[in-house]
Amino acid sequence: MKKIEQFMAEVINKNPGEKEFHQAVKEVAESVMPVIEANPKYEKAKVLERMVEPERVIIFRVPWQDDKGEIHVNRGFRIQMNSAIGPYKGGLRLHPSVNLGVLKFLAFEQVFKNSLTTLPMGGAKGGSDFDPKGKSDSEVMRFCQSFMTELQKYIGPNTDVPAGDIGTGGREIGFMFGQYRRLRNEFTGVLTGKGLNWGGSLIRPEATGYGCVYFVQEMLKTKGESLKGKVCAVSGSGNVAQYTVEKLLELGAKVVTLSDSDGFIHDEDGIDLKELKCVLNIKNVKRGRIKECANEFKCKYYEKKKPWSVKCDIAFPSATQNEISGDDAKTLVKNGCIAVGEGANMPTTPEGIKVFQKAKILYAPGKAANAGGVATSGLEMSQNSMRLSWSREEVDSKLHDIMIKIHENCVRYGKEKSGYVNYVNGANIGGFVKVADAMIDQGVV
Ligand code: NDP
Ligand code: 2IT
Repeated sequence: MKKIEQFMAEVINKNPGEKEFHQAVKEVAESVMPVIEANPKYEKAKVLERMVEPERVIIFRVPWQDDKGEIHVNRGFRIQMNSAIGPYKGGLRLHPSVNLGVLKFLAFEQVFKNSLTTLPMGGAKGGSDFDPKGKSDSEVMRFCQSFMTELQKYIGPNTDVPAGDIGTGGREIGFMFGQYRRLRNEFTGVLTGKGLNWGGSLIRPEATGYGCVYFVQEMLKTKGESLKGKVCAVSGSGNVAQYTVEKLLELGAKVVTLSDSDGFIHDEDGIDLKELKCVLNIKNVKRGRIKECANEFKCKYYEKKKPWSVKCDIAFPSATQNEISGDDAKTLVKNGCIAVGEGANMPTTPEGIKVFQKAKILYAPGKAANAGGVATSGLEMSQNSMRLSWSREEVDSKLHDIMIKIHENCVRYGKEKSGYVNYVNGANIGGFVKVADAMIDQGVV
């Protein structure tokens, strides 16, 4: 049996049923196995075997009462994957699809992503199968307070610093921060994505989307191309999608789609700033559906469909994992797509990745392209430690520099003899080497 198959057989045997985790591990293992074989110190220290075993998994009960007084019980998680290069860091996902396998895949990816940012952050992820959709503000608050009542035992500004992800935005971070402060009687930077009046950083809300666009800009530069006039298909309509669109419009691209879990809108004329403002209002204030935007913009809406059949130059999957299948990837390539920037985590299936790489298009995996979010969380932590705050320009320029460095690192580790840059290998190897060396330096822990 080949080494990689044997390694995966063990991972699958030890973590049964966690298919997203298997998928994320396999992708990394395929990239780094040649590096491990060429460097016996990694093999001897069993670095990869240690990396796939979380340092700690916390699973807890989250009971809460709805507005009618009825009791609900959700399950809360925090996966503390690796702290070799810094305190655990990573978001909290609130979505009914959350389970152990999904959060382990996200925590595993986070280790490599955080390493790539150049900042000292370990990797973690957490969340709950709670669905914020259709809940009142009071219900969301009671859930967040109950969740934090247990989670606070395991986190802290020098231990583990959670943040937002799907279903966790400014409102939820506020409720969680309030409860942490109350229980611990301390005001610290224990969460990122905080409000500007209470320790948050300028540009953090924008950072994932802006960073993803900066990364794609760097990829296009390698081909002498720019974003000006490029037709872009964006999926999702949450935090990441919204600020991806804002930056794309600023740089002269044309955005023709947005989506949510019910369907997508197709605006052939391109979504403009006025329409984007309307999206922000419908999604962030009214907490409504993307379909409502189609009525406002008088554009097409496709129920229960994904946007990948729309002809575009660049795709920005910014909703969730495995949202681009092999067939979707084939359609994108056939329609002339030249680049993909993953705002979401692992949005392309392994079959889809093969299609993009075979076609030799510019394909940026999430752990590189969407690292601007957590990088700016790292900048929020620095500002909190210093008890001061940087200007918008200062944070944005640091974010931009970090994205350029991540791109350079991907090229350094991912450039093949033919000149083609395999950004998947680049990101996985670049992220791996730093964490692996730190683990070796620190002994068998
Ligand atoms: P939001 O909750 O703000 O928005 C999520 C968007 O994706 C919504 O439009 C949602 O639609 C859609 N979506 C979620 N789940 C599904 C699904 N199963 N099928 C179809 N559509 C879905 O989350 P974010 O924008 O923060 O996160 C989007 C992605 O980006 C995730 O993969 C996340 O892990 C990743 N990411 C986020 C970062 C951040 O800083 N926030 C940083 C790096 C990566 P609906 O409203 O119908 O649920
Ligand atoms: O997937 C991610 O990188 C995030 N959800 C952001 C994590 C963070 O700590 O800012």
